[in-house]
Amino acid sequence: MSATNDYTPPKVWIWDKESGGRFANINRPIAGPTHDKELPIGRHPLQLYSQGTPNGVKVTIMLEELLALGHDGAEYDAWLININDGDQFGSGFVAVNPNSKIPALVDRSGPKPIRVFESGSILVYLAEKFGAFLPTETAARAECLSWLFWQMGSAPYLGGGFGHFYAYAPTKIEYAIDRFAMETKRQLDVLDRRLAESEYLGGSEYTIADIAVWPWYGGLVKGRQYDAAEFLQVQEYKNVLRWANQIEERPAVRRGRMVNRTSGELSTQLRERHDASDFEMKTQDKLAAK
Ligand SMILES: N[C@@H](CCC(=O)N[C@@H](CS)C(=O)NCC(=O)O)C(=O)O
Repeated sequence: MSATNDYTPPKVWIWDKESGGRFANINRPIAGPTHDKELPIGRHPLQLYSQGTPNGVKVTIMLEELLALGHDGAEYDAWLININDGDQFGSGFVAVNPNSKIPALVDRSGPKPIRVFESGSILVYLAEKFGAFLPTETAARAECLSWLFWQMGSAPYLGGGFGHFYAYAPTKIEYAIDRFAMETKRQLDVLDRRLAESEYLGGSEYTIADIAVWPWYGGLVKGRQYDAAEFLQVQEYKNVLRWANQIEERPAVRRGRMVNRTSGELSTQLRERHDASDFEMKTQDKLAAK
């Protein structure tokens, strides 16, 4: 291993605005809003403020799955919060999520609006509200929640660790890439062993654990994350691939992936979703483009 860094930390860390690399324009060491901006409110009971990243997609998949099961109360407006433009620091968004990260949800179906932030908390909130995708039997519920919280603790090593240093950091630091590639492969092996013995993460049923883990680790083994499929030899994780393909085929997953999406082919981007028919319009766009 080569020593590539002769940096010695000073006694007190000082914020250098230029040092943030690709995310310098949005990253800062203080919380709170940077500007006044109210959030829009649509006509449905649930208002989602998000972007189609792996964390955002968890919630749109869940909402589309609930609607597919016939839960009309899960009708939602999905508003785009463009995190590259700093929309997450608007006063209205910060009032819904003091942590300034998408996704954030407001449930307006009751007498007082209820705010919910953190994707795991949103998934549990919706699962409990509609009685779906979270088993009620004690052992099955514990297994589902264990994998759900595994995702919350593990994905930051994949995204903030491996993805950041492999794909985004302005210099390639061997130590950091080695450390996080090792951890990412270990996590993929954890999933692969679980999915060798079980159809879904929680057991024989598809649950919010799969909905949370799939956008990150399913995306990784399908080669969609950080252009790292070859580097990480993702084809080795055969059970993860089997599970990823199975989930990808679900119609609600296909719809959920399109919502608040700002990259990829234009016909796959439904930047805002206010009605189930919005997807049909996109399908027509796709046919027209052929
Ligand atoms: N633990 C959070 C993570 C949310 C998160 O990191 N969101 C990212 C997008 S994927 C974000 O909003 N980043 C904007 C920023 O950091 O300023 C969750 O699961 O909801």
